[in-house]
Amino acid sequence: MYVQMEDRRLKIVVFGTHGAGKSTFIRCLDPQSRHIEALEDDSPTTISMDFGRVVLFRRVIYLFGTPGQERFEFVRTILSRGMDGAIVVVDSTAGVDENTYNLCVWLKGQGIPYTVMANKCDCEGADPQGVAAELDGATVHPVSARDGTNVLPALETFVRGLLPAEARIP
Ligand SMILES: Nc1nc2c(ncn2[C@@H]2O[C@H](COP(=O)(O)OP(=O)(O)O)[C@@H](O)[C@H]2O)c(=O)[nH]1
Ligand SMILES: [Mg+2]
Repeated sequence: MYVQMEDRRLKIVVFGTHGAGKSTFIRCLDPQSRHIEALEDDSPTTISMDFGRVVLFRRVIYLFGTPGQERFEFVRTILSRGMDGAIVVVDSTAGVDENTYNLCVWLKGQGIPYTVMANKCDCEGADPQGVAAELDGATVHPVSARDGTNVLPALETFVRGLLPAEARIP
């Protein structure tokens, strides 16, 4: 049966605190990904957003990286519209902060499929098990977005779970 392209698209939104590694994660999956960094007038911090594309299981997966700072809630709300799933990137050397914890509770409450990437596992002091313990019940993948360890397998596992059984052909 012919399947329309629209049926093959998946929108995945990548959340996480500023510095957790969202942009690096998306760049690792799509070296051609786009990154927008806008400098604010009166502060050295930036608002950053990312856009990447990966093809998996004959689906085009669109990855939208959100700005991590708390005050950009409105941007996250806009980017979240119509998402099929969410990825939460956590710096596993730093642990789970309150906003990340609350985000996971919210995703669960909304019934949005999500998974957690315990990032920076190449670093000394990384504690992916600690991240999993703090986010009781979430699926947590230890990854290193910097060196690429486990990044693609983790995404594949997540995307496979979003698809109906007959679509899970590599
Ligand atoms: N050691 C290590 N550093 C990482 C990893 N992922 C990201 N970083 C670094 O962490 C910093 C923040 O990463 P970035 O992707 O900009 O975070 P974002 O604010 O969530 O988009 C950068 O200096 C990255 O090079 C990782 O897996 N391992
Ligand atoms: Mg970024």
